[in-house]
Amino acid sequence: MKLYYSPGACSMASHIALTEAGLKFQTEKVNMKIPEKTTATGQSFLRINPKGYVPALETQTGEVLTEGAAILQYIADRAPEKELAPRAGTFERYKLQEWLTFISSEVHKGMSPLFNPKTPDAYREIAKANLSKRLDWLQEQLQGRPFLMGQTFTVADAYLFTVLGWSKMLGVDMTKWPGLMGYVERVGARPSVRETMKAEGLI
Ligand SMILES: N[C@@H](CCC(=O)N[C@@H](CS)C(=O)NCC(=O)O)C(=O)O
Repeated sequence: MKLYYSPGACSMASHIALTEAGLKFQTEKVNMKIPEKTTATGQSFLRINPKGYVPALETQTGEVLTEGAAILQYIADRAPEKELAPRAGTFERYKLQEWLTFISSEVHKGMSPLFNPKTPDAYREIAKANLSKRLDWLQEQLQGRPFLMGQTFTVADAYLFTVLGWSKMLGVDMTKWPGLMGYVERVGARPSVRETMKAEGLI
């Protein structure tokens, strides 16, 4: 399997999941700063994922899977004994999908306007206010539980950890959410997370 990634981007969640799963995999960095989006071996990333964004996972059979939420579940299902996702078809699996959808559409994409230097200040404030509401709710949900699904670390935690990690760069003051800061510290201390961050050159 090969993960196409950009350091610290949402693809890091898939990278953490692959490491947690203990699967054999390779990674290939994509240069997102140039319009051609060339990979480290000189391939055109647009030919791998015409949508032009990471993550993209090339499976063992050579098929390409895109969209983080799908990739994370694919990885979890390759190593069921690691319990990175509840078994498919169970209600708990839908709860995991509920989390993945929330993180993707409310938190990840809620942060997206803050990355764009062309976002007008007035809209930036609106985006920050919306994000604030989501973070308030998230903090409440994490009260008394170490991970999103309860006692067990899942791929949803790999995703939430990754996107919360962008807050400093985006000027979102996380001291308002001590519960979330504790969560980031807890997840960030996992050996798989440290190994992934080192591999991506972030620590
Ligand atoms: N819907 C996609 C969005 C992925 C995404 O936003 N990727 C960002 C990095 S976090 C990216 O590659 N952006 C570069 C671009 O769109 O040009 C998913 O959930 O996987």
